[in-house]
Amino acid sequence: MSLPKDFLWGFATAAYQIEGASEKDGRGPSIWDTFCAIPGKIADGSSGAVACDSYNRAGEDIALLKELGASAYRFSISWSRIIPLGGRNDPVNQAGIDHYVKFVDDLTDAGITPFVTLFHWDLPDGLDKRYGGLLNREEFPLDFEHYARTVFKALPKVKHWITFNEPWCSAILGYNTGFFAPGHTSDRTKSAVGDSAREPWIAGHNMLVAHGRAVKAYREEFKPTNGGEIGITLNGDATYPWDPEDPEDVAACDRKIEFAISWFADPIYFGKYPDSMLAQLGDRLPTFTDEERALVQGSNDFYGMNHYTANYIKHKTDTPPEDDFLGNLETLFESKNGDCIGPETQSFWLRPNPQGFRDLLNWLSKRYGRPKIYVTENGTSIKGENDLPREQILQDDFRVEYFDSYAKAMADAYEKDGVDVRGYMAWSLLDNFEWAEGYETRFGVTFVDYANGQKRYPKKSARSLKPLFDSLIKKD
Ligand code: PNW
Repeated sequence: MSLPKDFLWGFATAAYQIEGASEKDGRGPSIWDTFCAIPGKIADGSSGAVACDSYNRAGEDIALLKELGASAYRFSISWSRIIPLGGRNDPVNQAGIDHYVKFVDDLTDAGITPFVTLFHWDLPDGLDKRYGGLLNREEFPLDFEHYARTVFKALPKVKHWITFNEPWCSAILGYNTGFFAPGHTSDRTKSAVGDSAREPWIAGHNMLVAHGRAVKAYREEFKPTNGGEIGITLNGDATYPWDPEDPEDVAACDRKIEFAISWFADPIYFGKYPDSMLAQLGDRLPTFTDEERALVQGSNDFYGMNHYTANYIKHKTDTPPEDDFLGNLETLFESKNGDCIGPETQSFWLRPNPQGFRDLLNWLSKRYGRPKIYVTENGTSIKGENDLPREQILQDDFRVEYFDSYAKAMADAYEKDGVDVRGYMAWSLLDNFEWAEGYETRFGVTFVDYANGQKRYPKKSARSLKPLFDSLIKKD
C-alpha cells in the first residue's frame, strides 16, 4: 500500500466553527450568527460567538499543526471579516484581511501548505437581508466574485483554493429542511419563509455560477502570475443496494449519488444537470443560460471530496413529493439480509464504512475522467464522547481506527485502482461548533475544554496520523 511521494495530509476546519471573536476587528454578522440567535435552532442553544477562540489563538493552532506533523491545513475565510456587509460596493475591512495575511505567512513559515475555502456556509447576513443571499441569481454570483478577487489579491502565497464547501448542505439544509442557516423551509411550524420544492435548486444553481465566476477571475487575473489551482468541495456518501438482486435498488444507488454530488459535478465537468434530476424535478431545476454554462463547465482544477459514511439504498415506487431531494429513495443502515452498514456514532447520519470510501473514490474517478482529487474532509464523531471524563475522551481509539481504515482504503484506491488522490485532510483539527448540534458532538482530534478557556488537549487520534501517513507515503 502506498500513496504518492508528494501526497499532502493534514487537518481541516471552518471559520465559523472555530474562530469565535464574532465582533472583533470589524467583523460583520453572518447568517449563522443570526440563525443561532433564534431559540430552538441549535441543540444546546449555543453559537460560534466564542467557539475555539481560534481568531485569538492562531499561533497556538499553527504550533499544534506543526507538533502533529501536518503538511497541509485547510481552513476557511469569514467573508464578513473581509467585507462586513458582503457586497461588491460595500467597504472592505483591512483588519480582517491583515488577520488572514498573517495567518498564511505564519502557516507557510511553519512549512504547512494552506488550503483555503472561500465559503464554508457563513454568508454575510447583510446579503441575505439585502437581496435574499444565495437565492439571488443576478447579485450573488457578482458579489461572490468580488469577494473572491479581494481574497486572491491579498493572499498570493495560497496555491490551493476551494470556492464552496458542500453546496449541497447550504442548499438542502438551508432551504429545504431548514436545519441550517438561513433556515428556510415549507414547514410553517419551523419557518415563516421558504419553498422547499424550489429554493434549494435555485440556491444550488447560483452557487455553481458564483463558483464559475470566481474560477474565471482566478484563472485570468491570478493564476498566470501566482500559479495555484482552484476547485469546489462536494459532499457525498457511498451507496449500496438494500437488495442487490433488485435492479431498481441498484439504479437508485447511482441516483442517490447524482442528487448529492452530480447535481454540482455534472455541470462542472459536463455542462448539464444529471438526467435523473431533470426527470424528477423538471423545470424546478433552473436552466443554464449559455453564459452561465460557459462559466461553470470546465471550472475545476481539482475535485475536493468530503466524505464520511455510506448507506443502503431502497428505491421508492410512488410519485415523489415535491420537497423530495434524495431522488425518490430511502437511505437505510441495514440491508435486506440484515447486514449493518457500520457502527453508530454521535451523528445520526454517520456510520463508518471504509470500503464505501474506496468505492466512491472509484465512482468519482470513473464518472469524471480521473480528476485530481483532494480529500478535503473525512472523520467521525463518537457516540457519547461528550459525556466521558477528559482522560477517556483523549483515548479515542474509535477515531484512531476510523482514520486508519479510511486512509488504507484511500491508499488502495490509489495504488490498486489508479484513482488520482493527492491529499487528505482529517476533520477536524479541533472539537468545534458542530452547527445545529452545537458543542455536544465532537469531531476533533484535539479536545477543546470549552468550560476552561478553550484549552486544547490532543487526543490519541491526533498523534496517530503522522505514523499512519509516514507508512503509506512513498519515500522516493
Ligand atoms: C460537514 N449530513 O458537514 C462540514 O463540511 C463540516 O463543517 C462539519 O462539521 C462536518 O461535515 C461534520 O458534520 C456535514 O447531514 C454536515 O449528511 C451534515 C451532513 C454532512 C456533512
